[in-house]
Amino acid sequence: MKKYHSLFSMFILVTFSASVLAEAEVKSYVVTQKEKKFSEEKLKIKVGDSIDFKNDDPWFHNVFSLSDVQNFDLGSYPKGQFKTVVFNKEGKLDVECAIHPQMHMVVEVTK
Ligand SMILES: [Cu+2]
Repeated sequence: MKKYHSLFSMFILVTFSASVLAEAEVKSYVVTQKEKKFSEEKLKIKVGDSIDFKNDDPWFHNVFSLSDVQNFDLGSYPKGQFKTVVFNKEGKLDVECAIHPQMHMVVEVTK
């Protein structure tokens, strides 16, 4: 009975470790928009990672990319709000704001 119990504990431990490792492989980043700038000019991430684009300015910002790798348009949103993009393909993306054409950043997604 004791042996059975320790095997069961080990199974739980292994299952738990595996799920923690799997979670650690995919990262979540935060890029803020402040004073009409993205907080990162260039961000290198891995396939499967995500970025929360957060507006930290008192006015609206938009976030979009016309990149062939992955194009998206998060629309416009006010201070304090964020929207998340999961990057599923390898490549370089230009990310911009439709309201402020000078705002630009590059996301580089690698395997
Ligand atoms: Cu903007």
